[in-house]
Amino acid sequence: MASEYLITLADPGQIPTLIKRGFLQGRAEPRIAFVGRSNVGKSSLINALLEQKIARVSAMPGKTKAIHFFIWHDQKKIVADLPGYGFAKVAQSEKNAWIHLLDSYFSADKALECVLLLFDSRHGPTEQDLEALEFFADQGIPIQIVLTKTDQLKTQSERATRKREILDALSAYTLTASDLVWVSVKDKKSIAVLRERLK
Ligand SMILES: Nc1nc2c(ncn2[C@@H]2O[C@H](COP(=O)(O)OP(=O)(O)OP(=O)(O)O)[C@@H](O)[C@H]2O)c(=O)[nH]1
Ligand SMILES: [Mg+2]
Repeated sequence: MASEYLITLADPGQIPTLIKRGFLQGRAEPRIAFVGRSNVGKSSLINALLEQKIARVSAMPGKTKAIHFFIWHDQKKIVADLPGYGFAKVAQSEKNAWIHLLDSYFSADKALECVLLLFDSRHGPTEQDLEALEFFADQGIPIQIVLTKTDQLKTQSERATRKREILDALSAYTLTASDLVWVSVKDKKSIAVLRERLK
């Protein structure tokens, strides 16, 4: 079996029973978390990497509202599909609940191996993207930056411009071109490269 659904974390109250002594739902595999704004392509990327339609994808932003965990047997890891941020139409109370859930999870899970931080390659990092980057950097959690939807960058010059702008925005965080992976699930660009990096 390539991968399977494990469990959903919808409420911080579940954490004490979910995470115990480094185990998540009784499993020891290290966790990798997919983080990024709503609609950036987190669930799609998980499906591409795991080669299975396991995470729910939607054209409607804000689809993933809880943290869904999957077992990635091939790589002996647990994949966490997180709810996206930056969805303007969400009420403040819901945003607060979101922050509380993610904060609680990240402070509880000590077996978090890496965070994949996804930015939309068409727009580059937003203010919230950079806040997320700082949050994980401050906690000393290794970060892999992924630029998504590169199939939408149609021309060579558009790609070059975006690349330059994104590197500029990230230079303050001592990130360089080699820290970035540019992917597309549509044309499968760099999916294998990213899979290899996560090993
Ligand atoms: N063209 C193109 N579209 C993509 C790509 N990846 C994802 N999409 C589309 O973007 C939309 C959102 O994808 P999701 O994977 O659901 O995004 P998400 O980050 O999980 O969104 P939330 O769960 O709302 O936070 C869907 O319509 C996908 O088909 C890509 O590489 N290229
Ligand atoms: Mg999603």
